[in-house]
Amino acid sequence: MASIAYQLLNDHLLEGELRQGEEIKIKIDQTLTQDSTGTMVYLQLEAMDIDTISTELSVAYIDHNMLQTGFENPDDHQFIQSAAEKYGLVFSKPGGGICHQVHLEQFARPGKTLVGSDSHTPTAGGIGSLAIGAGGLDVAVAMASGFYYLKVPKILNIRLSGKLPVGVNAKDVILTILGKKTVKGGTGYIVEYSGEGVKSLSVTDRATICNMGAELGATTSIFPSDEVTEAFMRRHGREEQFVPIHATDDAHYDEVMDLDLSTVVPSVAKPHLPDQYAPIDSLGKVKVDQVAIGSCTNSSYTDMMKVAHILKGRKVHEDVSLVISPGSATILGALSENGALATMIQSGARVLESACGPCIGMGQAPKSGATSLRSFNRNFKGRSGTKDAKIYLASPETCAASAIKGYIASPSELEGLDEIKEPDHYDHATNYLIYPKPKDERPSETIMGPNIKPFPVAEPVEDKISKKILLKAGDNVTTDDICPSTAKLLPFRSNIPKLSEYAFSTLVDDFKERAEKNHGGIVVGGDNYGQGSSREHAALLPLYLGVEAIVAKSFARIHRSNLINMGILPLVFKNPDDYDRIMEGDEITLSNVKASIESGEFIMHTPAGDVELIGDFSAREKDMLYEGGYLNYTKNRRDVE
Ligand code: MIC
Ligand code: SF4
Repeated sequence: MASIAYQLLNDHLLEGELRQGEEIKIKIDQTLTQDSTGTMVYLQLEAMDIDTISTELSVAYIDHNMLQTGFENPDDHQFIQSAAEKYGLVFSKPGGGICHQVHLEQFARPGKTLVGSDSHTPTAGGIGSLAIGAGGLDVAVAMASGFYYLKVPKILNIRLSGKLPVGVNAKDVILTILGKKTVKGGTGYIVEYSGEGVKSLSVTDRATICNMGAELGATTSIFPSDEVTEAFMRRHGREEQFVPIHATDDAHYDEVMDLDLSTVVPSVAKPHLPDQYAPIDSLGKVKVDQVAIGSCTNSSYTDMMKVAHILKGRKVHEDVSLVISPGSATILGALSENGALATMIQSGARVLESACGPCIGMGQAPKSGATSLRSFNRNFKGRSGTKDAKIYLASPETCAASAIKGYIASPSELEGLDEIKEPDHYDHATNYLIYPKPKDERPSETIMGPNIKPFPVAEPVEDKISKKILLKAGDNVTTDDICPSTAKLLPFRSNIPKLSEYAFSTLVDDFKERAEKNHGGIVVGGDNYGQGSSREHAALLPLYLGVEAIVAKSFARIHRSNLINMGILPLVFKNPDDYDRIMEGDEITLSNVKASIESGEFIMHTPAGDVELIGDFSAREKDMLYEGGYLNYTKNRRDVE
């Protein structure tokens, strides 16, 4: 009768009907935050005026803003730690590891719901958890109230058969899927995996595949919970938390795709999108300057050991800088005990701490015009910290082989490709975790350093909006375009005024000036506007700069919710060709906005004539827009008590 996704949605259903496209309210068992979005989450939680959380488990990780070149990042860490103490959260100290990897090892559970303020939260789908990435405010509400709203997605079933050849990684599987479906192919879907090929994939392989479901635009991805899951949980000392979960034979799927794992080959995503799939054989000799291995996609113990086997007794090419960041302190500890760390160091690799690091441009920016090959999940322009760098994505095995060869090389060009045997038991690095104190011993205040500034809150929507089109952008605008995040800017995630100077700066140099000169305005985009990160900063910066509506051909899921949460109208062209009639600099008017929100039909008066727009809002979303965003909505209803 039911897919895994629908079983879990049904088990957690609080309001609404499980009918595709309908908004439902579900119970949330767990939340996670990381530091780059977390400061805003805890500022919002503070604004909700609660004293304890409603989830079974909430964890606050520090893994993104790890460079401490000034007081800003450590101040943010301290604020988050103090919020964790005040509200009764588990706090994972800097050095403990990347949130998704640590969560998979120590906390994620089959059958549980998880909402996280990071778009790669679906990584936990690898263990059979229904794990969804969301904007910070949604996560704050989930913590405060224990619930989350979502539109019931369609289900895409990917049936796996066969087994991956040695030297081919789960990363090659998801790159293959991305090549076929593109970065917007998963929008509106949960991707559910099944078939006899599933049992040949470890939980961390499954997690790699679920992780990059975010790049498909999917709401989440999920695998069954089976004997492989049980063995994983036993190795992590959590076998009592195992529950089996399978789809029933007559499960309904909206779309089905078949993939034979034995046909998957070592591959890359070429610059600058994760769907730019190419088999390595088709590339010719692409010289690499930098190779980076790690990230929440590919930093498991097994991935690290595959890398160590390839590096053993070999030397990193003299023109290549190889950097490796193991995903968690638990893994780093295991690698140091079994000698793999020494192998990596002897090969000439630079070993970094367990954190996001170069994935988010937190150090290791490539040199000008460099080619950098990374085992990460995103290769958006500028994300590495170097605007003209060319980033390729590949598996850890391909990365290691390429670091030796000096060009993008298939792992089969080198020997050392063994199956990896996992330890029977992982020794968790629990000393990085701080567990909450009993309620009456918790502090009543958080600690805020001078970098933490108040965040903007929207006004109720105006009935007439007459504004200029400040920017007309193309397809697939990323949240890295709207709110760039490099080592220089990440320290200002809790300082919106400062961050707003860089709004849209990968696209234009003067967005803030344009917005100030025109007292706010409208932004126009193409398809899949706001893809990528869950950062609500990509809505907060436009809000702060007076942007009242974004008009696009289509929106990425999390960003669309973030815009509504911040009281900004996300409107879609009824006829996508009308995009061509709008020019940057046009003065436009939206009248009868309130009635249009109700009906879902908007008319935008433009110099080229009237353009029809659609705003397909749920009843709750309409109220949020009328009332000036989710925070006002929540406060108005005391919904969190
Ligand atoms: C990312 O991979 O883009 C990030 C950085 O982890 C973001 C979160 C953020 O912007 O802080 C994400 O994926 O949501
Ligand atoms: Fe961190 Fe990169 Fe994963 Fe985002 S994608 S959570 S920056 S490792």
